[in-house]
Amino acid sequence: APSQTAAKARGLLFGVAVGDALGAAFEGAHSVDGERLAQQERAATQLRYTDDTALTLVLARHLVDRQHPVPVDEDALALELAREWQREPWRGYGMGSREIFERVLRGTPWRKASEDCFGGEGSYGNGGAMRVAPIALVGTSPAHVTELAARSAVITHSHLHGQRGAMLQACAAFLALNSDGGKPLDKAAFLSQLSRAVEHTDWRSHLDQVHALVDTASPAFAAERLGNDAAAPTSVPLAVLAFLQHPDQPAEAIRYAIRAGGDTDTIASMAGALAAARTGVQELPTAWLDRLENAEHVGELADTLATRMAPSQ
Ligand code: R7I
Ligand code: MG
Ligand code: MG
Ligand code: MG
Repeated sequence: APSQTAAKARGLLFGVAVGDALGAAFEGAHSVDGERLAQQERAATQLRYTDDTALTLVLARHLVDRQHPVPVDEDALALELAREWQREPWRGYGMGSREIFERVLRGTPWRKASEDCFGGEGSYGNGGAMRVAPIALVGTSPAHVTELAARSAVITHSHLHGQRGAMLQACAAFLALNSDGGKPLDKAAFLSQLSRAVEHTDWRSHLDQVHALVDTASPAFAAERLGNDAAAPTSVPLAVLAFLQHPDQPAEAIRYAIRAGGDTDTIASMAGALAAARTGVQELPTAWLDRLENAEHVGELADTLATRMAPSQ
């Protein structure tokens, strides 16, 4: 049997992929009813993932190829991300990211391409957050993880909210990964550690809202309160909430995220990564894993990254 560390690393990466792949069919839906979701779960077709997982795998490979203490090389990562988009441009990329990758491949420095995005505002989309989870496997503390997360995100998300979304998701993944699955999660402590990781009043208030919704809110109500679009400040807190509703049941966290509608692939992917990083991969339904495309490659990357993790506390 794989070690607990390997099971958690596999959980994190497979949580990204199956959340993304199951949520993909519903991206943009106002809300998703349980019957439609159950149908998708019962289908025998292959589960194909989208840009969220494709770029997460690029970042995972980037981390495998690099050593501590500087596992993120922005110039190299920019090209690796852009080449992945070029290789499979049909995976559903966001408008801003597509434009940046195109310019990077033509020789524009990534910083300029990133800053020019959205009329010079820079993107606050969730594309930095959606790919960030593997950072949690190589980071050594919440502060280290958030620093690496911001560096991996700024390449495409020069707007600070785009980077803060990645910092929050990476820190949440680190805390989930290092939480003891044998004890109930202290949700209030989890949220206050997240608040400290992202020092910003807007994000504090999003996390306060999550705290107010936890244990009671339906997916539709949570979406109404937090928002569920592809912006980082709406979707990342909603993913954290979906995790906190079902921290020991990744399948339920993923279902909650999908039923909230909106950017379902991304929110379910982020929620699935958190929950399965906490529980380990064995809590993800084998019926989903068996249908997932490229599963062998995902598992190998997770196993390699698991060897980088500090022994679990
Ligand atoms: O962040 P990004 O890579 O998108 C990721 C999303 C996920 O849902 C994936 O599954 C995929 O479907 O795309 O791509 P961006 O285009 O940078 O940001 C996503 C969206 O956020 C944009 O399409 C905009 O709607 C919104 N957005 C902005 N809108 C106005 N002004 C982000 N930044 C801005 C902005 O500055
Ligand atoms: Mg996607
Ligand atoms: Mg912007
Ligand atoms: Mg999406």
